[in-house]
Amino acid sequence: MKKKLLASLLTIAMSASVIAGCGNQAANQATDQGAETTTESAPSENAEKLEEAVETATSAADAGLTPEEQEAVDAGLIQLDGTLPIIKDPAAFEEKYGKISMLLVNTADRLVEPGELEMCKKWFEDTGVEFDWQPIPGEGAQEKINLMLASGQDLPDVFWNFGDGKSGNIVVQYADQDIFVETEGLINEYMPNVKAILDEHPTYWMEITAPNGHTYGFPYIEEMYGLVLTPGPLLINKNWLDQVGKEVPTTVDEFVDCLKAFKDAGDLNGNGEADEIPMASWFGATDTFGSYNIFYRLTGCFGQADSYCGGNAYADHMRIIDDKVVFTAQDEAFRKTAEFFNELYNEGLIWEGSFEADESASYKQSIIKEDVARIGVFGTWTDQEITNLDVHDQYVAIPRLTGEAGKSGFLNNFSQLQDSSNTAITTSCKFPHVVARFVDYMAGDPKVAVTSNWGAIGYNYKEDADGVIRTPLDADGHYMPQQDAYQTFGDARVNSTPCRGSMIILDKYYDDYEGSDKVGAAGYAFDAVQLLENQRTNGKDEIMAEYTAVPRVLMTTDELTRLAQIQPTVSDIVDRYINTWITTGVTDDSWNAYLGELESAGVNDIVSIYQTAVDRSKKN
Ligand SMILES: [Ca+2]
Repeated sequence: MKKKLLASLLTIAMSASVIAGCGNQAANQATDQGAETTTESAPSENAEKLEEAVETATSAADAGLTPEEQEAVDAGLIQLDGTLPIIKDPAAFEEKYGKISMLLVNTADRLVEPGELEMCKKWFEDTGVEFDWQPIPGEGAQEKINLMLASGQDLPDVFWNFGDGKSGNIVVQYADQDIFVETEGLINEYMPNVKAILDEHPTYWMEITAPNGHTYGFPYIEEMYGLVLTPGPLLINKNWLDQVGKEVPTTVDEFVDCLKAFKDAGDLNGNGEADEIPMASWFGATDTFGSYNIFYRLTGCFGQADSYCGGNAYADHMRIIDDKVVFTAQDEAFRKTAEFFNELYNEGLIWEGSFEADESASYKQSIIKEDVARIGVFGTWTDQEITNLDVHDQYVAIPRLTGEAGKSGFLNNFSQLQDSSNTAITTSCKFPHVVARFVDYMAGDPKVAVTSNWGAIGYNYKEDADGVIRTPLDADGHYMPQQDAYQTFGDARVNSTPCRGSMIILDKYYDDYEGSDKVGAAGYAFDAVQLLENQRTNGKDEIMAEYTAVPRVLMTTDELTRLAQIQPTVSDIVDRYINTWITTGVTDDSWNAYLGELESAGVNDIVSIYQTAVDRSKKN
């Protein structure tokens, strides 16, 4: 019964009709390259029984309290029956047991000691739980954590996080070493709020269940109306359009007309220099949500929409078409798109820096941060990456462009469940049930969840007369700082909450949600309102209905090992040929050489691995 339910929900997920998503400044910094190879020797039959594993996870019972927990319950120091506070007598608890230690991968922007953060104070007030925070710098965190786990010494009681997007890989890698506590029993018996959310979304259960059938830590879910399921917007400078007397383009031909007009118009930004760039791209882009590479946005106009996102890079250039995994970059549409971009290049419409593979050399690091507008057309994740407000306000989203054989845009092979195993409890923790209750507390109240994730009331939120918490904005819709020390949403966020442990935000928490189960606790995240609107102008809703993403199914260790061997090479081949074609043109010989190189590199194996994994997840 449960298996059938799962299978049907998987089918729904694969049709990409679910509203899903998450994403924010922290997510934007994610550099996860998808699942990584692990050295763990999980038997392949485990992975072949993924659904059984999920079923086991969803029904597994908890192993019971630790001796210390039983003692503390008996002494009246803690209560684990779901009532607050969890720790009834924090002073006596600390005197007897010390604080629960919590490793935090910290951000350099956080100036406040973690324990002094406003949300930590709020959590303590509500739950009596006060952690011994052990922050480590984000830079070098992976190495440090790996050393710590490999030695098994000086482990914290809990890892709040592991650095962006890596939690699932890490806990799976150490799954057979008795380092992390299995959590499915805790979820089932001590976390009614988290359990209810997971049970309502069985794909979430699937995404947090390791190949061995257990879950570790707790998920980070940030639904935002599917924000991360399509790239950030393709933008055009409306001020420049007005100057050259053009409308916002709706077709590829009009798009090219605008670029040419930008090139011919002279000093559009009025700084007396010939520094205008009609269009900038980052052709070797590895960004999390597929926002910076204009080539892949446009292949749909020539007959085959693509998909790429650094957040799930092993699935790059793949889509599900008629229930089959298809490698899009072998399609003739890519050749036509390359010929199109070569024409643009020959006309001098593409910024020369677009071909640098290194992110630090990309326009996103430099020319969209200048105090004058420099580029006519570019893609970005959030519009807030344009730091000068006057420059920012000149750009509008381009509607989905119609080309000779289809439309622009693509669906990311991503999920709204961004991290499967944050707040991971280690086997050295004496109070796993306290941690479980604490995570369940954060997930139980929408306002607590929202402020835990995005920042405290008095920092990033203010409660309005209707009891809805919103980010205060000025008349122009710009962020209004509530604390002199923190002038941006991001700074106020990281200096009022540790964020990005195991928080769960659902679409129905937003006051403009249209479902019948609307909670309406908070305004939609301030910094994503414009992003979502721009994405919708780019055709987000149509794209989500039209295309099917490759689902983030769990892979066996063998499959992951093979993907790690071949997939990066295949992606490099695609990027390398595209660079060459744009700058020097496409010939029959180079196209055939490209197809040959892809085959030699193992592209058919990638397709077959994904097809096998997708079929396995779909079968009853
Ligand atoms: Ca100029």
